[in-house]
Amino acid sequence: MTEIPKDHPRYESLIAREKVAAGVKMGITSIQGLIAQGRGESFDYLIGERSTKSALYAERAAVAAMLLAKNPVISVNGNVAALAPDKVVALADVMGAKLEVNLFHRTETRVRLIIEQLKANGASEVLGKNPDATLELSHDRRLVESRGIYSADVVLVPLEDGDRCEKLVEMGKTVIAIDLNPLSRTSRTATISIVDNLTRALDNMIKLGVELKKERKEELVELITTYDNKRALSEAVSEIQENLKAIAAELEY
Ligand code: PTJ
Repeated sequence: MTEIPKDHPRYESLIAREKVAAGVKMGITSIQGLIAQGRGESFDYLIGERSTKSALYAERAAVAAMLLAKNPVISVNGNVAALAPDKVVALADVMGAKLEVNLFHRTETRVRLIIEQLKANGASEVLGKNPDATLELSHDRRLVESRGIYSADVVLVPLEDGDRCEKLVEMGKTVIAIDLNPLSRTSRTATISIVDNLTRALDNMIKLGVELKKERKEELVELITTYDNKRALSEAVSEIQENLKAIAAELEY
């Protein structure tokens, strides 16, 4: 990894980039994962590289849904394993959720390396190596485990492609997406769309998980029933507009 000085104004962003590049070198992340990261970075610029109000609103509802779930599962791909293996394991612990590796560019080697990476970060069990069920999809994301994603009632899908998200929703599951692009098919299809950077979203969700665990069940139900995903997405787009307007005003041309 290139050493990034801590006082560099773009420290966080450059570290994330280094992590994804290292993931590719280790064989964890697909080469296409670099493109996905670049796309995410540009949307993060647009939203102002912060967790917006609408993101926090979605994160609260997502945590409530995961806490109330019977079989919550967190789907892990090559970008997630490179960027935040420790955070994703911590979130699974707080939520009592299973972890399952599910890849678009699937190879058995990548699945094994990602499982090893999650275990090195404290996971006791990681599903995904022995898929015994299939989703109705024509690509490798169809390969799932029956006690994991297949039977899950709530699935967290960070950095997803729209196809599987749609299928999981069709199957009656609550699907929580983390995607910086509010216009993506995933964001528009998920039950709860978190428009935030993966690392910020996971930090917020871990904190909220600890907090909301102390709430009564009725409070959690209320957070879910009052949540409106169209409103969250519309606000996310407006937040981008406002951020751009503020920057234009600063430039004062
Ligand atoms: O590891 P694999 O084989 O399963 O492949 C994973 C990738 C991510 C390569 C694959 O799912 C893919 O191609 O995804 P897409 O279609 O590029 O979608 C990724 C979405 O995640 C895009 O909308 C990006 O804006 C968004 N994104 C990228 N980086 C981040 C992000 N969202 C939140 N945090 C990020 N760090």
